[in-house]
Amino acid sequence: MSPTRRAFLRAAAAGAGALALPVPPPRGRAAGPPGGRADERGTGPDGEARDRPTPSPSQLVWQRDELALFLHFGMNTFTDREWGDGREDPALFDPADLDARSWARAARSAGARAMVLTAKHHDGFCLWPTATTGHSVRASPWRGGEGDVVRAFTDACRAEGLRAGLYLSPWDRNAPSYGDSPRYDEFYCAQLTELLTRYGPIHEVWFDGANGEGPDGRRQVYDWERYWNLVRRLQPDAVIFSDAGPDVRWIGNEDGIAGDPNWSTVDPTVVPVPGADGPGVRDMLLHGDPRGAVWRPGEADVSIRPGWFHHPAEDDQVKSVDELVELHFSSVGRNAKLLLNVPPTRAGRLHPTDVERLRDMRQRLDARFARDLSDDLRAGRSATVSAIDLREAIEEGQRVARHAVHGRVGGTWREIARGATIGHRRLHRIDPVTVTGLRLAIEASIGEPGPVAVSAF
Ligand code: FUL
Repeated sequence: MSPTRRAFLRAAAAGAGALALPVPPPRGRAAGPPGGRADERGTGPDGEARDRPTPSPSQLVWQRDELALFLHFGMNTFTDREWGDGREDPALFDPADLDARSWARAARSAGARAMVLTAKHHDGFCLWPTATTGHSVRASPWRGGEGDVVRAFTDACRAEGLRAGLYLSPWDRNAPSYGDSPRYDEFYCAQLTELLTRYGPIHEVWFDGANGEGPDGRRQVYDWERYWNLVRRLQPDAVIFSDAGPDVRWIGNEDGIAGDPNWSTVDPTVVPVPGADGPGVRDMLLHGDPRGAVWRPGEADVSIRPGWFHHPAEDDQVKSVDELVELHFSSVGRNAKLLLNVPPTRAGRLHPTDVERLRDMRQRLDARFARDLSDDLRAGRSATVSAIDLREAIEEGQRVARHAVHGRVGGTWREIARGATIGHRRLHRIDPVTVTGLRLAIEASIGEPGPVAVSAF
């Protein structure tokens, strides 16, 4: 849907029936969602939110992409495991027909605008010819030890107009220095430096929260601040993902389901580091915090298959088109970004079933959102509506805490949808109803709500 087809409905919006009067919060206090925190941080005396966090340009780009593909590929692909132990023989890595361009084409057919590749998973095997360890593609028979999966991946992204992201597992079960914290930090930063200086612009750097044992059960204490500062210095436009952001937060589950409500603001003290545990962590990841001091939108990751890596035994357990469409509503439709994992096979290709599902999912979504019926309503016609699409102008922040959509049915206004937050996008599926007008009521907000785009399908 192009932005020009959206109706930005403000108090003064014109049009037959397609009128929305955002209801301002009661004067004297900022109305929060039910259960919202009572402190008044960030609000002025008239209840207007002041200095509310807003997204950076990179966070905006990231969120507007809506869908990215996640590619779990590496040693586990060849050992048929989910977590390697770091003792795998590099000789096992030998994709017969690796074609990163075909991954990128599949991503495009799904409507994804970015891809994120596991440059190194917990087993420590590096998909690029790193100087930091011998445990890499260089020691494999693949392309005579001359291959570079990260290069093939970033080249393919660029060729197909996709943004490239990289996952570099902090937990490394192969590195001898793991658990000797400063020494491993050094090693890890050297790996990050290679990845962030050799392959052009990297749009997202993905820090996994899994933090297991090292040799002899040693625990690593990661210097997150150092890692993040390094990313900032080498790739200032990249967004940094982890449980604790700082730019993009994990949504708190691996099912592709965002919380409801879902605020893009968080209280950063609740989840200070990846893997943090404690009261409120899960809620903060899932829901954010209406009064949070930091803009850190949620990313919902999920695999198209039971596992993250490709296992031939799961070839008949690929999510159906219905399930994928459902995921779109539970993530993108709730103000999150969807990171959908589609793992390459041992050949280095995506499985045909997965490719077909991706394409069919996009076709289904395109058909579902083909025609914005709010245009008809504004022109005085009636329309049968089964989905409502709401969007806040998030470049100005996120404000709406509770809303209702009313439709004019046979001359009387009737509530047809209700929800909490909106953010970048809030999708409602409703029983089909024929209306001659639509109205959005903003019942609670943090400060004065900005414009909300209302579309109907
Ligand atoms: C988890 C990892 O342990 C899984 O293997 C996978 O990479 C998933 C996305 O994150 O923490």
